[in-house]
Amino acid sequence: MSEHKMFCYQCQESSKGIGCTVRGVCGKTDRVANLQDLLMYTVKGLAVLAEKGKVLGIEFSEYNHYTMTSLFMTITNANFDDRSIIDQIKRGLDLRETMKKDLKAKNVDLSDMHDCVEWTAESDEEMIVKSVSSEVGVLATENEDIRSLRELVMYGLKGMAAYAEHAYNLKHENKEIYEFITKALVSTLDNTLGAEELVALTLETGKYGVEAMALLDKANTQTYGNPEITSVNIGVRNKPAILISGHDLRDMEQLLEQTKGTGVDVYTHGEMLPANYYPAFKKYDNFVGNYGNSWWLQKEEFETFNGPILFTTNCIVPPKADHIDRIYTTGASGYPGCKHINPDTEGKKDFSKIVEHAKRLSSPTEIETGSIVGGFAHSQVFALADKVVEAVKSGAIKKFFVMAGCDGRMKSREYYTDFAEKLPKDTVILTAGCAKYRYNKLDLGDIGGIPRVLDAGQCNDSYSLAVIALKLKEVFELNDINDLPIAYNIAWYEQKAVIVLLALLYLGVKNIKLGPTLPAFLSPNVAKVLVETFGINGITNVEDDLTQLLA
Ligand code: FSO
Ligand code: SF4
Repeated sequence: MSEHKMFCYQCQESSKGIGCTVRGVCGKTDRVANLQDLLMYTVKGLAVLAEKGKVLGIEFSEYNHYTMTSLFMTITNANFDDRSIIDQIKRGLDLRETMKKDLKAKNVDLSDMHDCVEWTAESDEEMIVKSVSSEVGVLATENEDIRSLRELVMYGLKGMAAYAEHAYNLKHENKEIYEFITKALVSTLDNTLGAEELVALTLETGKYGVEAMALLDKANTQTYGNPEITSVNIGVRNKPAILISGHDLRDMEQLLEQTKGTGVDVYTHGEMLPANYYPAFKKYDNFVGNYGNSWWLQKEEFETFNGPILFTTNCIVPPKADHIDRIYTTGASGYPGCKHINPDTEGKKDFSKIVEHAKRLSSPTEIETGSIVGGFAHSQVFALADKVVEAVKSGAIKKFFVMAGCDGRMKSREYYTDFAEKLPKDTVILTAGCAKYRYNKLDLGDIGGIPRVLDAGQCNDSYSLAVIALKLKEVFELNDINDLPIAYNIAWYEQKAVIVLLALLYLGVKNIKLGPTLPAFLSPNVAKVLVETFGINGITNVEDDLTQLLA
């Protein structure tokens, strides 16, 4: 693999804005990065076989779920555990053999296949050797524009798979999403596809991104009710407790069920904060509220939390040695040295060890007091529609600013706090994702009872923001979504933000500001296409951006 030990440029923090080549800024080792590349290579091989099966009407029952989980495992900050990635590749190779057998039984010709369908490894060592070979990994595609577009699609698929996996855990599936993922994976191997076809595939990825977010929205709201406007406690109580982080609501439900009546409290962290907005979770007396802030502050906050922490997904920061024994992972997440909890065949997870662990530890140390308000997902905003429309018509609200997306540790992200503070008082921020932690504790006031920061929920709830925009377009009888008084200033970090961005482009949203930096994986030519076709542009400074977006 050339002169690099690894090559990864999938997130906003990629080294020097080019790519991580020795160790990830996220903490990922070169071994894990290379194995994750090999996992993607393996998944592409399975997709080739699945496409062949589709023509003959053969469905491979395990394939779809295996693919979702594998894509999810390679998202930034989700899984740092080389053992679990090796095991996942092995499962893929076994599955591949079964698929081949089924195809051969139908006389399908499997000669002259791509290496990703053929390679094998007899041992972990052979697998590690394969993971660094030149045909595996991002740099295997030599043309930088084709590489850029293929990876843009791959990162969109990773985000889409994460959302589809959460929906799957709630027994909601959409076959069309699976079929698209297969088609797109195979397309990233197709050397006959040029830039034009890959740009079209990128937009199609956005289309299925909308589908995946709609599916998850349906899964979450049908299972747990529509989010409600909620005042969330950010203080603590005097009882031992478990902190739950990540995005998976099924894990949230199971943890609340299993802690009920045990004397152990539950607090959300980071992206799990919106769980507080769902009616189904409000009935648990031991569900106290949210502890702490954005994901990248976890080292300090886990220290003062004192109890065990359960990661259901990303974002994991490599833990300190003195609290690693308190960290548990489940689902696609993993970290070497942390205990991982697997589901049974019904998807049930046994969290009793975490509950017992919590009982032996002290209650959380208070780091904040008071509350924050959220729960402005689409149904709640529709309930307030008359008030919102009236405020726009009367001029009380001049403009909405969609500031959804992710947070990150870079100092340049102070821009978003500054931007929120300097917005005129007749504007409202619509947010979702962990980007909100840059301004959700500021006192920005309200407009006639409508808070100036409306939090729809997790990053996937950006879907809610799109639904709200489409509804406003209908109410104001506009032909173009871009004629609404809405400006987009999105912060991105990892691949779920990539699928949110592609979904917005598919919905026709133009002139999105994207920061704090444009993705390293966009080649100059691909960036030019995005600028010229969609008006995507990077942030500059708060004053100039405000002037531009308020114009
Ligand atoms: Fe954030 Fe992490 Fe939700 Fe991401 S906690 S950065 S886009 O995983 O998924 O917003
Ligand atoms: Fe670097 Fe981001 Fe890749 Fe981690 S995920 S190795 S920080 S580009």
